[in-house]
Amino acid sequence: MYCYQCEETAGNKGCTKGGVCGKKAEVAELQDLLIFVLKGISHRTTQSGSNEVIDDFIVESLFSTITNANFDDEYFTARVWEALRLRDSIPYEGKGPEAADWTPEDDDAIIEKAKEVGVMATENEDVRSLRELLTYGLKGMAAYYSHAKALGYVDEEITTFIREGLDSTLQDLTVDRMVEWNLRCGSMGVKTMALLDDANTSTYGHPEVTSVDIGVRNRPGILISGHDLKDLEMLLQQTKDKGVDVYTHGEMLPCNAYPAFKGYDHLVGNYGGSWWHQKEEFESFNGPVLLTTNCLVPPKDTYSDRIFMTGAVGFPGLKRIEADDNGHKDFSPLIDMALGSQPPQALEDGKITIGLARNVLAANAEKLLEMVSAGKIRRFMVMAGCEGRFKDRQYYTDFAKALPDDVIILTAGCAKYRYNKLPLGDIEGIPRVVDAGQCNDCYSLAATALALADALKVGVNDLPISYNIAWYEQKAVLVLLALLSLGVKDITLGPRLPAFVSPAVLDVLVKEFNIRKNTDVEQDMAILLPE
Ligand code: SF4
Ligand code: SF3
Repeated sequence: MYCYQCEETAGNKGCTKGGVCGKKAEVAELQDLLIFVLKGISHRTTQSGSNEVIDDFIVESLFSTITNANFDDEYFTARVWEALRLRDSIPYEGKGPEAADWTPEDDDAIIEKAKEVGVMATENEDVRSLRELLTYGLKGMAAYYSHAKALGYVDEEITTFIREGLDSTLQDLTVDRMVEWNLRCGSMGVKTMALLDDANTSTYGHPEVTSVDIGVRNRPGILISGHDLKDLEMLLQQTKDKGVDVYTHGEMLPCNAYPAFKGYDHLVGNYGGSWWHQKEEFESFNGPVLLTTNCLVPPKDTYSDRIFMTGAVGFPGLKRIEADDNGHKDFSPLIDMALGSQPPQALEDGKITIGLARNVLAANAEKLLEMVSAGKIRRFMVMAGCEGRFKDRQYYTDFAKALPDDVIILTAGCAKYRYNKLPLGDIEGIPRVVDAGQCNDCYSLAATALALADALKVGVNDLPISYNIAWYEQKAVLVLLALLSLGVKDITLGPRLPAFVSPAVLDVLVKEFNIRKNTDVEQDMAILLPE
């Protein structure tokens, strides 16, 4: 195996003997093979067109390969066979790239091939770098698209782009063309995030400023983690009046701010922190846990029987809730288990303020601009992105603490857990941590920045906004490409730069966009907070 798609990759080079995330070599290789066949499918559709079944299959397959989503070798073996069947159902003439017509005889042939088609199969490191950058961006796009589709929001332009993008990685393109594909991926990423934003806000209302309880109550609970709002909706409907409370975990925290979910009294708050704390937090929660998407940490035996997976999530031996043909999921096994469970053990108490997404920010735009002109707000610091388990992420807590009182943090994604419980206060009622939601809601921040630039008639880089972004998995890759496609420059990225970005590709990113790696708080503060 060779996997370097996430920020925690071994030695900041690549995981070769199993993943730091817990992904086994066999699973990593099967994921590579699945991507290989998806490229073959995509190539064939450039001749014969696609359909909803093919597009859905590609989207869900890409989603299942993002970091910490699916660790199940049987899932991926079955998925590869299904991919081959679908591919071969697409009429195709001529001799194309191997991915378009390679055919195995049995599972052994699949396992053999899976070892050959990984990222290192592309020898030139710059070509490899640009192909993988695009592939990871497309994985992020697939994740966002899948959530939008779950709510009935679709756009053929996006699925066509995903297929064409995958096919482009089979072609011998110039570096310029590959860079162009990546920037186009960013633009389509903006479109995909806008679609998801529309899906979420049209279905559940615009998030409202909300104070969320982080303590516990005395009834048994169900904990829901991941990013899927539709799953939460179904869970809340089915648990109503059942004597069970529902708590959000990790990236589900922002759901507490949607009007449609606030209507459920038994959605009682958020339990715990970001994804990598789950070994302790799932243990002490005592009740069943529903994992709707990434990030799953391979569970400990002491609580694995309480974990239920759904959607793209997979792990051998865990219980799974499948949707029926109408998309309905029956969560009664969780409810039954919860009724026999102890209430959650308290981890902390207090409240955190969330729900400052684009609608709230738009309503306060005039006030914010006035506060900027009056010098009450010196600058906005975008600290959105992902959380991670390595100690050096303490940097983000230290950076947030060191920011002067007249700087507002704009955040989205689980990166916020490094500072969202600090007593950072507010500036005339505007919380100093403006939490726009999940990583899926980064669109809120981009849309707000564009609206402010428009109102002030300045370029997006002339706004009093600096970017100190933390990344981990492939949705963050798409968000980064999206920001670049919007022309945002001077982004500070950390804690490490992606291992899949080769020195020459980094050079392009530095020259064109002035991307830089974070260093230490003092030095970065001087750069990001100009006098
Ligand atoms: Fe390693 Fe990250 Fe790949 Fe897991 S997802 S195998 S940690 S690079
Ligand atoms: Fe987090 Fe996994 Fe990326 Fe959604 S839950 S931001 S890492």
